[in-house]
Amino acid sequence: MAVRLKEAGYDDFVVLERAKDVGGTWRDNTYPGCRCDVPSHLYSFSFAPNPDWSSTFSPQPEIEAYLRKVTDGFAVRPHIRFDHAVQDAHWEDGHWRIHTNQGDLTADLLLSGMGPLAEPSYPKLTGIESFEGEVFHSAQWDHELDFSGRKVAVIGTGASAIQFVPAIQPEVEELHLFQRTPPWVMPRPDRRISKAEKRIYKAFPLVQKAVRAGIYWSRESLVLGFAKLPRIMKQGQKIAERHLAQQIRDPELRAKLTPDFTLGCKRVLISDDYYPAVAQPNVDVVTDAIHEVTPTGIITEDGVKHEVDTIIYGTGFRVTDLPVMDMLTGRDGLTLREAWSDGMEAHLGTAVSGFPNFFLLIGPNTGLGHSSMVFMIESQIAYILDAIKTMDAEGIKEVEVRPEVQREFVDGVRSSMRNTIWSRGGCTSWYLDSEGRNTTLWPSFTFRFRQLTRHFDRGQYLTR
Ligand code: N01
Repeated sequence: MAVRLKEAGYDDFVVLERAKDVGGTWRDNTYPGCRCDVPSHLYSFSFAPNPDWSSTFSPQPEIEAYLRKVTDGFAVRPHIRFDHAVQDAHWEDGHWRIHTNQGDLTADLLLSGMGPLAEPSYPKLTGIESFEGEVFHSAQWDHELDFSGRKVAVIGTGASAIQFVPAIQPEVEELHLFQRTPPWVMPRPDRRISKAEKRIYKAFPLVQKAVRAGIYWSRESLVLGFAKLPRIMKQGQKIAERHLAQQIRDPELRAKLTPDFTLGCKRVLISDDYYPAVAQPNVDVVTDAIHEVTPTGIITEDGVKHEVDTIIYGTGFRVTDLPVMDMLTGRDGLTLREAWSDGMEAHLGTAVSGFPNFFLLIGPNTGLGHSSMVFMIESQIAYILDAIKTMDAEGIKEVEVRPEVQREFVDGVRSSMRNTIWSRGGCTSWYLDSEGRNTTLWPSFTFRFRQLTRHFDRGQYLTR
């Protein structure tokens, strides 16, 4: 957003960042084995192609370095105020009054780039405060810890856990993997990108563009299975079933690891080393629910005590209960939490009725299970920029999406959602809120979202 604002000639903006550097999720998630599960040539900005990606699915340090490079290459760092945590912001007299831990600001427009996968989710485990060992979340990895000789409990088997479990399994003495729901795991078609390929990408950027387009369209075809004809997911599921059968020979363990929902209902995971790691003799897959934590271990509902000295939460993030909901107050004293009492919603996942001059990046129903979030983010950036340009060109001071426009959009999203694998696949997931509404994912093709966000339609907004 900052790069695009600058390019469009806007200079009077600041980016408030609570951390000490850029990178977001790719700065915070430093657990061993962390890498992207979307191909890097697509998981990068269209305006900053990187011919140097080392492999199809790049590791976290490379993505973080890329984000730093983009920040410096486009000279937006001077706009960023690091160590500035927003505490609250409210709309008052035609402005946003923003309160941070380092003082107050006033702004004409407020854009939120507070990602939905930013606040770690900690399960409420009885007795956890009495635990005498080490405890941390995958997004707050303890790099000081020496795993050798350790008896480790890992709670959760989502996208993060399946990446760090194979990385730590050879080091630890025992690994107790507390699995509530087994995920579907597909093979990971990763490979190193050769020097020759990199040279070609550098010399002929159009080739890299073509590769990116190829990845985009092959991913886009998956929308048919996820959102349009969910029954075809059963075909894809056969690949995952074969992967499991090939990698896990022990029928008892295979049964434990076999999901009971249709592929795609939860995020599809890719890994070639997760199952082999889980099959090692120092790993115990625990499927009984956790009853309580004691000073030296975890007792499951079947009464078994698992002695451990380290607990790692691979329990994901607070996606549908975002802290930003309590931070923002729009017109008439309405907080975002109040506005979203029937679930998170925004017109085009970007503008919220009752919140003038406020736009969200990765707002409600803009997430993806099949492709690159960067594509969605860039669509929203274009839309917001067009809104700002329209306001400037027409001398508009305030824009606020009309409630009926938002209603129509959200009704459309909810109706499209009914036939998707996320609603029909027989699972619960972080895509759904506490009432079972899917307020996180975009239920259609991403090019459709791009079309809808191409232009800011001022007729859809109340203007002053
Ligand atoms: O979190 P998750 P994550 N007791 O929410 C379990 C992105 N990501 O950090 O399935 C016991 O997926 C929970 O069990 P269940 C990606 O979008 C991307 O792994 O709810 N278990 C589940 O197994 C991803 O989807 C990359 O029954 C409990 C796990 O914890 C998102 O981040 C890499 C529990 C949580 O899984 C989140 O992934 C990594 C409890 N009380 C992450 N509470 C890329 O490569 C939760 N669980 C791009």
